[in-house]
Amino acid sequence: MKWLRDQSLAPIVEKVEAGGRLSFDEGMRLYHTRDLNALMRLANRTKERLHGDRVYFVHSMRLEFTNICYVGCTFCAFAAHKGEDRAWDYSPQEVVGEVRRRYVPGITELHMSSGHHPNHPWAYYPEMVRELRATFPDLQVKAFTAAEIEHLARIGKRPTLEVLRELQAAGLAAMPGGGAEIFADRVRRQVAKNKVKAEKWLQIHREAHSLGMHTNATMLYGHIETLEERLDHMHRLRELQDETGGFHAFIPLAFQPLGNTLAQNLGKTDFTTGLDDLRNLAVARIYLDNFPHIKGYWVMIGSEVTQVSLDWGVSDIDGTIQEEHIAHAAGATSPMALSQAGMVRMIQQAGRVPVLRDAYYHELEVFPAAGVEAAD
Ligand code: V47
Repeated sequence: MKWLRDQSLAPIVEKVEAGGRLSFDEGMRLYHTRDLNALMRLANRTKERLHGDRVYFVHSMRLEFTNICYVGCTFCAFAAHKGEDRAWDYSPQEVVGEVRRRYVPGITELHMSSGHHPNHPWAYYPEMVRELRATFPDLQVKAFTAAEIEHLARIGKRPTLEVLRELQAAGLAAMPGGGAEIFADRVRRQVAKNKVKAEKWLQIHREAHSLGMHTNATMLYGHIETLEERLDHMHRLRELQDETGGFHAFIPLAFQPLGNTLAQNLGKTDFTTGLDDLRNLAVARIYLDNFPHIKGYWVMIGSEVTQVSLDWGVSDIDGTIQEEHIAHAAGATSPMALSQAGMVRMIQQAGRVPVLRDAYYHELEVFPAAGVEAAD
């Protein structure tokens, strides 16, 4: 393989191209190689085998119904305590009002994840979903991370499976992938010690999948984790996906380093580098051979790197969003929202075919590749 600068990658390339599965050691070799060009090409070929030139995105709205949270994750700059000026907390009716205020025709996905509020009764949550579905029947509600579901189980004094069942009956369409952080105990104890444990996070997703609900998975990287711990995180997700097939997408979340105690304690105020973002996405695409989509999350890695990531295995670039507060509280410099036309352009300029999807990954519209006129 003449195109390989790092010839030690040859057996990996052969294996991947034959549809084989990488071992943990082979995954680590991908992380450590200096031959980034080879990594990019392999991730791109893997992505193209699945999706050709297609890149997916959704017309979406993001809403955090409260930032009040008692969990105290050290990477978080979003959480506030009750009574603080910057705290907010919407009732179900106020959530409906906020969605109405931000509504733009064509939006299909409402993605909500929020703080762990200490006092709302269990009934608050299904009521919110029901009110939203009744007022906006075309809006698909993707909400509540596995960490929030565990919190609701405690409040509602019922098993997590029952929480999921009742939320699904109220109209919940899918679950986002937040709260996963890094599964490895060593890191989790330092960044999210009061949050759902790794095994429970995985169990809640297993339960959601058993109800026919699709979910996503995230990984927070670029802080105190090692490369082995990143791959271990992916490995556990790959195993669960083998079991259930219920994940739609894997989304690496680049650590945003401002205004949180983790950054202050470590003095680590650097953002992740573009190359680390791209390398991470490429390894994910190749290692997570059973995930349909790897998402480049423009809010955290910026539109420019996201556009380049379409050559590094990325098949989905999330959505238009409208307003985002978790990453921006921690220093994200991306815009608060993108227009649908802007997302289409971003994909077309990268020589790809934009596909508008909904929260279920139904294809709603396929746009022409750049420079090609749409057929009637
Ligand atoms: O759960 C919090 C993370 C998540 C920071 O499922 C941080 O489609 C980086 O889960 N730096 C919320 N990350 C966002 C999220 C998400 C985003 C996009 C798509 C999907 C999906 C899910 O953000 C939290 C937490 O893991 N987070 N603080 C920070 N300083």
